[in-house]
Amino acid sequence: MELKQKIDVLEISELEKFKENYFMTQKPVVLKGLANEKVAGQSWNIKYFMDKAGDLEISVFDNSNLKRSKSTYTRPDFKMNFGDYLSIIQKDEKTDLRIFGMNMSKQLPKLKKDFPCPKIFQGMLGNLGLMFFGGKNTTVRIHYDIDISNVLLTHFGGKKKVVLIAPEYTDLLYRLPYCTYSLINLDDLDFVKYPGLIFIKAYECTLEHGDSIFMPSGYWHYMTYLEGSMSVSYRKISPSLQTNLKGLMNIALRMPFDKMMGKAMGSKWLASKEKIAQMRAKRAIYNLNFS
Ligand SMILES: O=C(O)CCC(=O)C(=O)O
Repeated sequence: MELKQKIDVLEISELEKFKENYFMTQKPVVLKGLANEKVAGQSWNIKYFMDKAGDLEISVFDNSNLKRSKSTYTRPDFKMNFGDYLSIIQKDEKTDLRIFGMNMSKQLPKLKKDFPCPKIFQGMLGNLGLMFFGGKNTTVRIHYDIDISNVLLTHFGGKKKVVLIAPEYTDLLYRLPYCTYSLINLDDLDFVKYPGLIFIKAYECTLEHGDSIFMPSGYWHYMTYLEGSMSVSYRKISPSLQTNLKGLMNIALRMPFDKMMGKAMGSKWLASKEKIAQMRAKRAIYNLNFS
């Protein structure tokens, strides 16, 4: 895997290039300091959330739960006080605890106006602001979003490393059928078990406070919080009708089917999906070598 594909960076003065050169062509880009002039850009950090919302009860995901890393299990692990969670990620210590997809309108309605959906990303899904939190070295397993929408992710309060991989590499990434996860652990690449990885070209970049990244529809993403910090995502439906239909099918059919089969067959279901992922990767490698 080649991790060093350079991702384009647009300054605020160049935003008029976003729609034509990046959104319409579905090319990732970093929008440097997009949030810096907003209230969030000027005030969001861990202490701000402690002061404004420390009393909330929030749902937490725990990466050390093996059920999570070895399956497509997607529910939070437990609930806790938001202030206590923020105290954990404020420390300069590794943590596996993260908040994933907190709905701002429901849980932090007063803070949503600190960073409304940026103009360049407004549209049908523009009101859905989701928040993500993590501490030092918290990772978010590689996946793409189930609805296959476009995502604008803006980061605050520290640094976050982002790896992006184009949808054309899905088979070579050993995607598990019926879901949007892969067999690959990006921190421990095994090229013997997963030789398809050799062919993948990935983008890697580090977001700083106030930076946004555009992740086009279906792009795989893997995140590492380098410090205790937080992100907001806004979504925009794809310019392609076919992609939108695929997203709808994922939500309405594939995910419920996968969950049902997982419940009925347990580890046998996962094993059969792993076999299919291996088979599809082999076929993709063959096609690359011989066509
Ligand atoms: O940054 C995070 O914690 C996760 C973001 C993410 O995976 C997403 O927006 O789909």
